[in-house]
Order: sequence, then C-alpha cells, then structure tokens
Amino acid sequence: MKPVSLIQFLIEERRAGHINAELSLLIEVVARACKRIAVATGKGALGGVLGAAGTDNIQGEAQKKLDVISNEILLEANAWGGHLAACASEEMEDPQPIPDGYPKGQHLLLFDPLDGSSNIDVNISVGTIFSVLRCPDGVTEPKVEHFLQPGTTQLAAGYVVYGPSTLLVLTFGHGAHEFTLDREIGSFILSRRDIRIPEETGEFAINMSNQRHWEAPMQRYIGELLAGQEGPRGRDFNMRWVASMVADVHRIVTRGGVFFYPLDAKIKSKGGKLRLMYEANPMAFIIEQAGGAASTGRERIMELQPTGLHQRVPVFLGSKQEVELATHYHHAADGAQG
Ligand code: FDP
Repeated sequence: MKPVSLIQFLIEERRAGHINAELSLLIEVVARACKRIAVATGKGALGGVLGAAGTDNIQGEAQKKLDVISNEILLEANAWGGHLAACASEEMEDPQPIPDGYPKGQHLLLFDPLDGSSNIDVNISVGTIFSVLRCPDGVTEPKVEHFLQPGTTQLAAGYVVYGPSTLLVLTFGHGAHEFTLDREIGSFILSRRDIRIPEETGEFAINMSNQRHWEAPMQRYIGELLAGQEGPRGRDFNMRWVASMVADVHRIVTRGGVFFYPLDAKIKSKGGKLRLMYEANPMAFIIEQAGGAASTGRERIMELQPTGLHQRVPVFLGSKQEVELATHYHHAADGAQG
C-alpha cells in the first residue's frame, strides 16, 4: 500500500465533510510545531535545553526549559495563520489572543505543550496534548468563559509522543488514527487507521505510591487487581507507570490497558491531578473514539461542564470493562454512604 501522509489524510477528511479548510490548516500548523518540538527534545543536553527554567507555571509547578520553549513554538506557529481566535496553554494563566494585525479564525486551541516534563531530564518519552473547540459565534475577543465548553463539543483532539519515534494520534470524531514521523522526509505518515482498544485487559497504570491516600472504592478496585489469581478477579494483572501521561496512554491505545489518576487525600482540595481542558478531555475523546471509556470515577469526563481553564479532575481511562468496573465501585460506595 502507498504511504498516506498527514496532508493527504487531511484532504481526505475534508472531502468526507469531517473537517473544513480552517481546521485542516490548524492541524497542519500544530503538527509542524510539534516537529520543531521533537527536534528540540531530541537534541537533549547538546541543545542546552535540559533542566529547570527557574520559573513556576500558574499551577505553581517548576517549569523546565523545554516547557517554555515548546509553549513558545506552539504560540508562534499558530499566531499568524488566520485559523485561530485564541489559544490557551498549561503554561499561561489566561488565554492568549491573536496578536493585532493578524487575521482571526473560528477555532480555539488548548494545549499542554510538554506533558510529562519531569521525565525530560532522564530521557523518557514526553509529549504534547491538544484540543480544538469552536469559538462561539459573534465572539471576537475570546475570554476564559468561551473556552469552558464540555469535551463533547471538541472538534479535534490529538497528542504527539516524543519517544524512540515521534508519533501523532489524532481524532476528529470519526475514529482515532496514528501517524509516525518519517524523520528523513520530515512528514507524518499514517501508521494505524481506526485504532481499536481491546475491551478487556490484564494491565493497569497508576502511581502506587499514593495508595494509602486513595478513597475506599479505589483501594477496593486496585486491591482486587493486586490479589491476582487468588483474589475475586481470578487472574493476575501486570502494572506499568511511565509517569508521562502521553506515553501511558499511547501504550493503552497500542496494546490495551487502563490508566488511573484518581482523587487522593493530598490532592482532594484541587479536584485531582490532571487538567480537564488540555489533558483529560482530549485524551478522553481519543480513547472513546478508539472504543475505550473515560470517566472521573463518577461521571463521563467529556460530559463535565468545565468551571475553570486549569481545572483538575480525576482520570480513569482505557479498556471499557475496567473503567466501568472501577466507576461502578465508586457509585456503589457513594450509594452506601448516601
Ligand atoms: P508531569 O507532572 O511530569 O507533567 O501532567 C502531569 C503528569 O506529568 C502526567 O504526564 C503524568 O501522568 C503524571 O503527571 C505523573 O504523576 P506522578 O508524578 O504522580 O507520577
């Protein structure tokens, strides 16, 4: 079969009526920016890009130099194309308007420019996550409130993994598809069309060091997985935790599995660890399009009405049966309490 480039794929999607020309251009621009981020991350120590930037982001987390560089690459690439009304990023408190003098488009772009950046200095995969929304009609100066749309309204979502190879996984709501960067020719090439996540799995991902802080239904669910063949599940489960969400999610869209970042006593007041608008929602969209499920343990992630640009939520995602069982345990515990 002849290789299909991202550009060809976008033209096919336009012809199928799944996207318009502006959204196609937006994805091309994001993909091009991510190629530049791949080059910057790939240089490692030789590029002078490792280590701390000496600043904190608005969530009070120490920024890495590559967080700042990746954010700038995405902002700069998207400023002038005429496809965006505004951008929002993990690294900036408020949305970034399109600079004066450039044309504006109808889309809102949200991104986590370098997810898993605490792994960058030890040469473990990191990534970019993005979500695209429509700017409400008649809004010319988008504010935070215009970004606060539920995940079900996303027009597109994707992530790029900067690992042994650079990969893009993309959805427009008509399946999820994977593209691998051909470094020699500089193009993303379709490597898997219509990804399907197996409904059942024997593999889970969670930061076990938080176990003692979890809620009772999470303790119950993971306790049963750990009990293995002798426990109520009657079989053994394997565990993996890369601690880069993009890498953990990509393992799941490749060979199945389930990922949890549940609520725990340490993060309860914040609402969770992962960010709804540019981590949980785009990943939930991709996972659902690949036949998996994504929940907070209580509700479908994509149906949450956002209350803040940097809102945090618990995240359960991956193989359907496991997400549903863990969610059921939370509902059962809530029912017993109520
Ligand atoms: P990071 O803080 O390094 O950016 O986005 C948050 C995130 O990484 C996820 O990529 C990852 O899944 C998680 O945090 C790792 O959390 P732990 O430090 O608790 O392992």
